[in-house]
Amino acid sequence: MGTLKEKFIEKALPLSAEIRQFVKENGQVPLGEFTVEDVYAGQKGIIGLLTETSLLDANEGIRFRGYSIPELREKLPKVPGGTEPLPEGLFYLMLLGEMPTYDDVLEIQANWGARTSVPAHVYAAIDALPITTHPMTQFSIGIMAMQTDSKFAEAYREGINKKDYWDPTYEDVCNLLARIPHVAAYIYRRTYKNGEHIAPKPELDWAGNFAHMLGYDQVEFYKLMRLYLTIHADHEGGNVSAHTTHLVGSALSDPYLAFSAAMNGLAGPLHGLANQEVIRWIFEMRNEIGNSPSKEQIADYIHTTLKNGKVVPGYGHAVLRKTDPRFIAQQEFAKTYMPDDELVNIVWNIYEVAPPILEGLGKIKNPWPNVDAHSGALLLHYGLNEYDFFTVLFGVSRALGVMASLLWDRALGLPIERPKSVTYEWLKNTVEAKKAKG
Ligand code: CMX
Repeated sequence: MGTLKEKFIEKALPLSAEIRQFVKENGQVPLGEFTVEDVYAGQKGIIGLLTETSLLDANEGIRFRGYSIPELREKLPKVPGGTEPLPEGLFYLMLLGEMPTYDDVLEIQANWGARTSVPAHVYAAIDALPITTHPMTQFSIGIMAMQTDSKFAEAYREGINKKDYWDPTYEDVCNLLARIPHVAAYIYRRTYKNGEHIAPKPELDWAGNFAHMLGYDQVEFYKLMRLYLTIHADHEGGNVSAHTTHLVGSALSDPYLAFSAAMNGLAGPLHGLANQEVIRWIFEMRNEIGNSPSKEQIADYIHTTLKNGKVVPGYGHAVLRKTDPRFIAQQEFAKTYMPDDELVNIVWNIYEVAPPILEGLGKIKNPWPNVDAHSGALLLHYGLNEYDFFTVLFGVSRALGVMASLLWDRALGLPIERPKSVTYEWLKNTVEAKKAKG
């Protein structure tokens, strides 16, 4: 077998043909009936997207190509003597549906390692922004600035045949994945560390090098980054960042355009920004109550938050109906490395107190914590306390999943996305017509 690129297209070409035949033969099989309520419910539960990289079960959580989070932690390759999975290996798994060997991961590291040179104008574009610009805005703009280098945009302009779209997309995806940790680290050091940038260590793995460029060289922090960048990578196709990548990419916008758009969605407080909001909310609570709030005081603060018409960040989910296994994975990490950390213990106390209160409201479909409820406390333990930056870390990880998916979109030749919308008038007329028919 050849390189990852050759393996990908060897898999993708026959599958693309097989799927076309499947749809030809089964296209008319009904998948279910939807209701008027569904039109107002953000399309939840409506099957209308294809995403191969991961699949979510509401009660069990996410599986990446069939592997749960605990299985990923056990089975994905690790650095020699390491304890946490290497996210490059997860990219291989999501792309090919096969568990990589350590050599496969080394091949990706070498390939991405040769693609890390970020054009100087990207940093100039970021530097042109006020230092107070939110890191996610800087990140989105940095990704957009890299678009000048898009191989797909160039090939399209030169008239590439549609059957070859996947090829320059592959090049863009690898360049983007190789470069975003550098852009993210640049934003962090620029915004919070007086622009004192740290040269990469190419001999390190993708996550380890990212941790190093951020300025956190503790071995445990490397481990945390490997875990963090693995568990945030993908959550099937309908979440805002994954769906945005697919939607924007469906117009044949190149990977940079699609991923930058996705990051604008991730920057919303109901999606990825929740990880910063969790810490902001805990800090506000501590300011009001004191550094070590009791469970009763936490409960009171949750009631006040709800009374003020605000959400409790880190709790609830659009599709999950149990504690997020990504929360559990982080809790396990914390139990191993920082069981006595004060902030971590507040997070665990909130986990005890919040679900029954939220459930008591009678309207929340999932009172359990999601991935964002825990992540910030882990980062703070190692001194990364600039919580406005947290969503950028989420974004670096999310790139792995959504870029693997975008490659499949191109390889399968999926068409432009254009769901049907209706007006309220149309809904009323349709309901009346149905009632009149009895
Ligand atoms: N605190 C207070 N109210 C909440 C709530 C929370 N954590 N979660 C849901 N609700 C409310 C909703 O706002 C909604 O209220 P209204 O009927 O008054 O509008 C009601 O409960 C029903 O909502 P739902 O169907 O259970 O949840 P949705 O699918 O509409 O929303 C989500 C899902 C995640 C946006 C929501 O649970 C939320 O706002 N959580 C807090 C923000 C958060 O943690 N987001 C991160 C999600 C994970 C990620 O993408 O990173």
